[in-house]
Amino acid sequence: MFAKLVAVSLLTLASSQLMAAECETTIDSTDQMSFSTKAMEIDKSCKTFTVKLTHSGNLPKNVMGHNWVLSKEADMQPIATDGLSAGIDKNYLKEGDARVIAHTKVIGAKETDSVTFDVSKLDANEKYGFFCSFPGHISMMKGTVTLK
Ligand SMILES: [Cu+2]
Repeated sequence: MFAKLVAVSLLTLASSQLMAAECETTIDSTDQMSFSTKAMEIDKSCKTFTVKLTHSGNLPKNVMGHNWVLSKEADMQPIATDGLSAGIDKNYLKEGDARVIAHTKVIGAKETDSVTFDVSKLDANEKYGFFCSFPGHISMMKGTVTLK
């Protein structure tokens, strides 16, 4: 009787977790200039979405700093180029850059930062991507963002 009850409640728990959209994700960054993913999916039923950025390497942020920046795919390289001269204190992003939809700050080894944005800002007919705007990193540190 007890075992049956446990089994039923575990099943209920499992199915409710399947139904609820995951509205947050954690992305790790490394000393090898990489993100732990190249493709992110955002569920349209999420009101907001949170990205938590971690850095599992050992290098400080002035040497191997990383941030996570979300924009339209076409804006990624121009944002990174314009951010070069902004410097690390401005997270290598031009101040007030309206093309940036969301971004974390630049972090170094063992640091974390997170950002939450409105999913309603994203248009299902548009292509989005994420990247790191630390100088030179966008060539390796970028990926796609898909609304599903
Ligand atoms: Cu980086």
